[in-house]
Amino acid sequence: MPQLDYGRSIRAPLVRCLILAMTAVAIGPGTAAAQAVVTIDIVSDDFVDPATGLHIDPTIAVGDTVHWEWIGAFHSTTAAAGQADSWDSGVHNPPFSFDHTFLVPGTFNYYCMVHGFDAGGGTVGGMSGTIFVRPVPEPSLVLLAAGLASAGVAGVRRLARKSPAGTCDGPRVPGVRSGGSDD
Ligand SMILES: [Cu+2]
Repeated sequence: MPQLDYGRSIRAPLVRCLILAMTAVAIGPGTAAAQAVVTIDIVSDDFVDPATGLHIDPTIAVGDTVHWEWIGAFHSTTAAAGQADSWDSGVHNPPFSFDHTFLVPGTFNYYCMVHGFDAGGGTVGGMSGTIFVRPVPEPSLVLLAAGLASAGVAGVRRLARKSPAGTCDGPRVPGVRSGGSDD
């Protein structure tokens, strides 16, 4: 009497659906990282994370935006002179906010014109902070996505050959027969 492999007949279509879904994610829109907005609260003499109230020097990606929100009065966010990026909000009181989108990778120091100072050569003192901007390796991301996609398609082809049973409602990959054939 032949043994029925229930494990495979149940699992294989599920695995196939998962791979199809992952492939769709890998090759779908939004391959490059979405632009993020990081908020920094400007409080009494410090630049802080709104969630923790503690000083924050965030690391962001090129294309991301830092949003400074004035909680305390008489502050500015002002980039140190001599860096590859530059911004200056001027001195303001709440309610006020200032956004800067970072398009250049690098390490950028900034200070408050009232409670900090530009110490020269891109350095700062007093009430100050740092934004770390890492480059977005677009070509590598695209190559990675392409690699994942082809690996996914190969896996789907293998699975399709091994287990004809089962279908799924996930996205179809062009050229891959996903429903119950014996190719
Ligand atoms: Cu200040």
